[in-house]
Amino acid sequence: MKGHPLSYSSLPFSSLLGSSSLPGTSVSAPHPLAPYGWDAEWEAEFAPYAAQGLLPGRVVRVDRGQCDVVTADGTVRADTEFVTPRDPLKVICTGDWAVVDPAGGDPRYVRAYLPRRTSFVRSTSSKRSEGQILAANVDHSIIAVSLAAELDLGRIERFLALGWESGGQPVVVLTKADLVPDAATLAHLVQDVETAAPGVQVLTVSAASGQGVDVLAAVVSNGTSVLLGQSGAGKSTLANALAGADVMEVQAIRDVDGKGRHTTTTRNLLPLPAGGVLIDTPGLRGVGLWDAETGVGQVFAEIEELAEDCRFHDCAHTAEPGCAVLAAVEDGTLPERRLDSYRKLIRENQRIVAKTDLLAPRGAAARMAAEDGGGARGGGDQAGARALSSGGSGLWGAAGRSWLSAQFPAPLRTLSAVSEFRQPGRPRGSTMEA
Ligand SMILES: Nc1nc2c(ncn2[C@@H]2O[C@H](COP(=O)(O)OP(=O)(O)OP(=O)(O)O)[C@@H](O)[C@H]2O)c(=O)[nH]1
Ligand SMILES: [Mg+2]
Ligand SMILES: [Zn+2]
Repeated sequence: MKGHPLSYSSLPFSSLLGSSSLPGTSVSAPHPLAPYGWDAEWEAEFAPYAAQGLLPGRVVRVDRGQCDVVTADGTVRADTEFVTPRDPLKVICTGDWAVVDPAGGDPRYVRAYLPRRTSFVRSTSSKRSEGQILAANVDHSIIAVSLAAELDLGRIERFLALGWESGGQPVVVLTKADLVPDAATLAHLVQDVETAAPGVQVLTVSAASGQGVDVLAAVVSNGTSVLLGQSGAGKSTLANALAGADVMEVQAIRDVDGKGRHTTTTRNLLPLPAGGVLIDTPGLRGVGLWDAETGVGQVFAEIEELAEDCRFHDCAHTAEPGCAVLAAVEDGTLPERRLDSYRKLIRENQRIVAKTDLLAPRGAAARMAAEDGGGARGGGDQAGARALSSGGSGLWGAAGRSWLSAQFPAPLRTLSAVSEFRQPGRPRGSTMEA
């Protein structure tokens, strides 16, 4: 990352409270954080902190126990100690709206972050079945898939399930289209991906030739988008094309095996010149589902629709008489691969949900905080407690929440949430993904 195209170092904090908070003003200058997605709703949620003289800012990068937060006063380097609880889903993340100390303190701390509207979460590839948040407050999950390698539709479906579950709109971008010069071949590949992605836009782009970049630019010009995919897929190259500047480092893939070199090691948020905000992320080797039942259902929407015509309400579509899904496979309207993939992801999701439910006593604090806005930093101020909640959609399924409500009366839940946040020992170091 070579610095930000936009900087507000010359703007005083007072301008932040300016136009939109003054009653009766009709002509208003754009808010200095508007290019980063700041809106009236964020402003309203931030009001209790503004009253304490704290600054709002968007997290553009998190690394080594600190983060870069873009505020109306420019980019601030702040310590993340208070927003790095044990629960990895609640650790502050690129895309969060942070509550930062005013100038003067050394170090300056992030005191809290505003409740997330959406969050892209996967389970880590390790066996610990922990969730990991990859980006906060995203409107579009851009799944970047290289056309230079063989397409893995199952992998795309897995990304899409998490994309839907995040609460944003997923989009598939097939990169390096210049490497598939034959138009008919390209059309076939797109068609294959489209069958795996109902309700999802599938774009082909080439950063090398510029083909399709304008269409993607239009998609990302609204709200916040996160670029996700394997190392070497061309995410940073696209980020640079969209940003109109070489802000992200790019490296050739390895000759030996054609794999990427994990060039990007932190998640970086960039404001785009044509509007919109983009988060470039490190390449992912794998993405495990994370309580993504709804997301899986959306990826396989046509199967769920067919299932409504099965004779039995709880049909497993294996050998049941009157199964509409098997009939569709039989007559060729539903590819068998889709059904196999659907079953596989449903099973995987059930496994991860079962595992995390077993871990419930430890995970309970996380759930309750997500549920009732609990969680607090040491000082115990109420606004801080509220803001530490990360109750965005997609973190926990409805089943998890009702389990929790049944186990704990509300006051106890709040207490446990507080102790969860007081745990010492935060992970430090690079956020390079596995
Ligand atoms: N032919 C061709 N090569 C491309 C295109 N886009 C990217 N590349 C190449 O692909 C390689 C990897 O690109 P990156 O942008 O670094 O990939 P990345 O997805 O950011 O990789 P990580 O940061 O490791 O996750 C580089 O050599 C790029 O030049 C394209 O449109 N066409
Ligand atoms: Mg990169
Ligand atoms: Zn059936």
